[in-house]
Amino acid sequence: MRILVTGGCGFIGSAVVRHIMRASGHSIVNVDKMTYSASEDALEEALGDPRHVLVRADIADADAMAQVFATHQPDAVMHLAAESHVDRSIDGPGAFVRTNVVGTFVLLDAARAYWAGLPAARKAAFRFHHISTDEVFGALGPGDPPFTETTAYDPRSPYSASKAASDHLVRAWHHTYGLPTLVSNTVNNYGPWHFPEKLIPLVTLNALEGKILPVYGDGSNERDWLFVEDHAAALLLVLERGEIGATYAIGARQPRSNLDVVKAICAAVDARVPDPAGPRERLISFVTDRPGHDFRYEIDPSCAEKALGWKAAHGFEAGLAKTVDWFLAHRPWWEKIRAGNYAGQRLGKAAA
Ligand code: TDX
Repeated sequence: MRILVTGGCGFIGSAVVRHIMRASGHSIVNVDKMTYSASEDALEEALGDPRHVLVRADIADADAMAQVFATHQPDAVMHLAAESHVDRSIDGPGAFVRTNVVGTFVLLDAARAYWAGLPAARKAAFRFHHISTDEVFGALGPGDPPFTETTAYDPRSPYSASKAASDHLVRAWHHTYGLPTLVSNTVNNYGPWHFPEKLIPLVTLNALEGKILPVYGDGSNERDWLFVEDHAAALLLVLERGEIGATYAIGARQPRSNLDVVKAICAAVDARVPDPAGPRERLISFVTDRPGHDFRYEIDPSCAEKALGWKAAHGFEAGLAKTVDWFLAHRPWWEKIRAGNYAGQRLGKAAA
């Protein structure tokens, strides 16, 4: 297959690109706008591989998308391009509506026009796989059962509302126009190349640099943590084996409170780079909570595991160990980003 991957220089998108290059013979057209969180370095060996082409373009640009389909004639789309940071969506929701909602609409329409003109066999084999999040399902209380494929939508932040809207558009293009779509929703990912505005990379790097470790509220909020390479493997299986029109809820079975996550990061960093001043837990600082902070997300991945023959290979501690080792081995990458003032969105407010 020739797969059009959108957002292939982002955190999850680049893991998908690397996985496809290593685990399959497929080729990739990578469409990325190269916003603040994109990184060409994250493509690793794909950069010099003739099976991979990078096109710098905005998914909300209809002419550019029509051109991409016409030029590269993809067999499938994996749509990962999105604005993804909840705190940013609170401070500036416009970019989230533009990229996540309008961008998905423009991409769907370009895909539909292209797909409609394909010869019968290629038309039947075509797939549009939309990658989404568990945040569209809202927030769980402490004893609630985890989300599944059939949980009703209840998005609560500008970010999750924009992703929910994009999921609805994809399903509408299937039901109305017959576009062969697949949707997957997943839990919090973490791992190599994670942009250091998100909890795990931010806390890892702050711990290494002796800065405060900002925990929103009392740290009891819970997330389910999936190692990004396990997610990339699941996504390729969804594309190759997924049933048209179906949804796949992909989870790790690794729920942790934020405070437990931060403590685990402190222990992992202490074990590798002991701090003469004492254990890093002393740097934990409880800061003003995120407005509308969802208490808990967790997915029951039973259906997806069965359908795909897949299970998350990494438990949280094993995935975190690899992640901390990766950040230690890639200082130049994150030092450059951090020099650009990405030391944490709400850190300034907390310190003030
Ligand atoms: O400094 C911090 N302190 C803190 O306590 C940050 C950045 C976060 N948090 C908390 C907020 C969340 O409860 O940690 C948890 C994780 O926060 P994020 O890393 O910002 O992720 P989250 O808001 O859970 O959303 C993530 O998972 C679902 C991704 O950013 C989304 O794109 C994805 O859809």
